[in-house]
Amino acid sequence: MKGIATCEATANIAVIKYWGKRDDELILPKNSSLSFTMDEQLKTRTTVMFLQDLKEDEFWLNGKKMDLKEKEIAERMKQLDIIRKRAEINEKALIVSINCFPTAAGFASSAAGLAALAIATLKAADLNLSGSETSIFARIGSGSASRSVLGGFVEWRKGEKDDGSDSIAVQIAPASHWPELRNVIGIVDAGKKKISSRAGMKQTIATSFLYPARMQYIEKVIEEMKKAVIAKDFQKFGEITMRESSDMHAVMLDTWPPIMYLNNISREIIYAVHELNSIEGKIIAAYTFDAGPNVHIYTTAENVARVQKMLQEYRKCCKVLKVFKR
Ligand code: 2P0
Repeated sequence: MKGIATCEATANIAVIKYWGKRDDELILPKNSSLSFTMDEQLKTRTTVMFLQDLKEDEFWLNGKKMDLKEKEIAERMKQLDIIRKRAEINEKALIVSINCFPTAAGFASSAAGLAALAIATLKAADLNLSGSETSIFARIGSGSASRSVLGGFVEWRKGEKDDGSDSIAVQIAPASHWPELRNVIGIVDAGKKKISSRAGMKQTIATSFLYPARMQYIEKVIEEMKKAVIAKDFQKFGEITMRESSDMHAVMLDTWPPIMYLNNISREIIYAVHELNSIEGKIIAAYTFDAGPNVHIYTTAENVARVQKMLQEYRKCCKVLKVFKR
């Protein structure tokens, strides 16, 4: 029966980053990416109801009614009409979404939000699809959302087809595969970013000289990263993670005009992680930064306290410290 569904999805952190589209409409990426879907602490819960008496679609986010005519919201909610058409549903939808994210923490919630929307809408429409098929609908809302449809260590395959039917997320390993892995988050700045990822990546493709070189080696790096995670080889995993983060930020800086998401505190943390690893004589901590200055430091359970102690040095600038299982 078509009708109502409530579903949840959590945020994900990419260790091989998505930065650039080959198709802006379908949100098809230039390269494949790899991420860990985070644990339960950062999640969005969404209920979708198809109701006969409803005149217009309604979307409530954290208790506030959103304007579905607003350009960015309309673009990101396109999946609703696509799913409705596929399921041959005429009813309008009432969507109620709650972000269970720490307040003012500077976490991007769009991946969890748009993944939860895809999962709940498909379920309410009584379409029983696999996780990879579901990821196609989440992707239409936001590229990184495709990875949040699945748990554990996930690859979003770039695909080759023009219609995007092979640009899907696939689980490479379940969350239980590497139980010792931890993600210590340092919030350097909880403010809104100056340039959106969507606009920034478009500008990078248009202007960066380094970007084509990145595209030449990135698929090989993906294979190396998959091997490192499957083998739970923290040395390899850590090195690839840090180099890949810097590589993405290098093409951002090479964009014209330059895009700079890292700030001085982010850079100091990079040096501090290398110093910690150098004292240990091996990699025990690995940073990665997305489109912002906040740091995710991957480590293993036994070294969490050392990483937290290192971040304490920056507590005047690093507002929140959290530890996640992935
Ligand atoms: C990632 N980011 O792989 C990379 C790393 C930001 C830096 O995916 O235009 O919000 O909605 O597809 O998914 C952010 O991009 O962009 C992103 P759209 P999205 O996590």
